[in-house]
Amino acid sequence: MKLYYMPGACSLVIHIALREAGVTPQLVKLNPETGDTDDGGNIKTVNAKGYVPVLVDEDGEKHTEVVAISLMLADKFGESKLLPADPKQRRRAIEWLAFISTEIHKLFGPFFMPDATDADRKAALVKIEKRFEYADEHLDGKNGFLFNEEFTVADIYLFVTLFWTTPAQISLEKWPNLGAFLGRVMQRPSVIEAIKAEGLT
Ligand SMILES: N[C@@H](CCC(=O)N[C@@H](CS)C(=O)NCC(=O)O)C(=O)O
Repeated sequence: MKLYYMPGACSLVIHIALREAGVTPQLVKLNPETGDTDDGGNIKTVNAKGYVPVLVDEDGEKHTEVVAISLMLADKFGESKLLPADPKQRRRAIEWLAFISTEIHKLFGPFFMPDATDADRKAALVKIEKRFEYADEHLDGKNGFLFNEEFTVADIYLFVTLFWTTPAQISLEKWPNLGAFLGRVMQRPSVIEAIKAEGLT
């Protein structure tokens, strides 16, 4: 499978999920300034929306949007348990995916956009802090992941947003459960391999 990505971006969610499923993707890097991809193409011809992740499967079908690709991979690689097997828990995991996508992921925009102002970043941080507090409380008393010992794609997505706190210079000191979660997820072979393959270590 071919994954269009940017190092450390939300495409890392899909990259880690693939490795959890035992798949090593062919990586194609996007240069966000030009739209060029390192296979000699341009992202616009791959994804009319102009961004990553884009996953091209064995049949050449293109998949976009982190949440949609995550659900597709969970169905395709059922044995990897990327979503909980229990239907009720599965719905909760989808709820987490939607929450992380719309209420956390997008708030990081101002931290990585060169034209964002300090006021933009401050306003985003106020909301990020509330979302992190909620996630931290959910993880309280858990020595594992969002669904206890089950490691799901919702954990992967949460992990990637926490991974961004370093470049965004947001301290996790106030949320010890999130800090511990980040440390635990960082130890997974899939995460170590994906981070290395994206040139982040
Ligand atoms: N709604 C999209 C958002 C994807 C997104 O934000 N992609 C970012 C990286 S995290 C990107 O490609 N930015 C480059 C650009 O927009 O030019 C999804 O869930 O996949």
